[in-house]
Amino acid sequence: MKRDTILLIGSNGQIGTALLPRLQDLFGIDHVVAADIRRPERATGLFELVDATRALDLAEVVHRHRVTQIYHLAAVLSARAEADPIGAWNLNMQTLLNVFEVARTCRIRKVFVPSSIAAFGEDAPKDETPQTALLDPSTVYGISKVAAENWSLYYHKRYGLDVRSLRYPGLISYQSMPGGGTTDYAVSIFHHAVQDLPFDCFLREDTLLPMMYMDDALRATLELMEAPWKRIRVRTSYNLAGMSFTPARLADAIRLYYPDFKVTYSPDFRQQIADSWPRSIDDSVARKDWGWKPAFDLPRMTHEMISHLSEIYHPTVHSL
Ligand code: AKB
Repeated sequence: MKRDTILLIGSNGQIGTALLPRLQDLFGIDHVVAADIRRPERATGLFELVDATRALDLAEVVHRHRVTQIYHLAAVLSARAEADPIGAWNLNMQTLLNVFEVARTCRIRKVFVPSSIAAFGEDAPKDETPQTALLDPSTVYGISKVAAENWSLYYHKRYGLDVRSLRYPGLISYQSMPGGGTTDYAVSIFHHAVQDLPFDCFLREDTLLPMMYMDDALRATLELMEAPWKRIRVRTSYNLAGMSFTPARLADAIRLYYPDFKVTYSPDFRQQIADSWPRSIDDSVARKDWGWKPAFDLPRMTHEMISHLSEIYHPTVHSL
């Protein structure tokens, strides 16, 4: 059987940075093309400088590398999008439609597009938000995610495109920093703790949000993409859950390693975004359809984050 060749758009981003080596392990280093609008500081394997808002450039790369699967991870996240709603909408939608059109016309076998808990809004149940809850987002990022989910279903029904998608919770990783999200505090807090710095949180201490360790998010993505076609019954986007916690609970978990860690709270405009999102997610449909099960809870994720970041910040004294 011919091996798949993957195009990973947004390879320098938070998910892309962590996903790239996994894809390279799975498909072989010469079968994964990383693509971004900036060159990475360190590149392993194939890299293309691509602006995915330019359809012809995208198509040229797909043709030249004989790409058969696309992971489209380029997007402006929730908080940054609020500073420039029209710019964020244009970028998020133009890149998505370019990917779908190139996938349709170049007979791409599978496409992955991420959605988010941001697709939900004020009127969805906040606790154990169900798969089919109302999608009435209050951010431009959320609106673009709901539109993307509907476009995914449209391309699937009309053209038979094998589009797969997950509604990611806030993602926590040590490999790179997120940029412009409302859940970013849950990554920054670890960098502060490990460097012995106090942390000022931009959300209130009792803000409960769905979160997930990057390892779980990567495994979910790859398991979804490898699942047989007939198991994928949701062609908009699957709910996905890992854990839920507040900034105060996260700070307590970190204090088991750094008892003197100081956290203050100065909620800003991101509080309103967080308040419009679910507190926890019901992912029973993903569990049933393709066997999803998370592996990381708050204590395990905290241990992993502190262990990896200690290696990065204090390579000579690391021991956990
Ligand atoms: C954000 O905070 O914007 C993202 C997300 C939940 O999609 N991390």
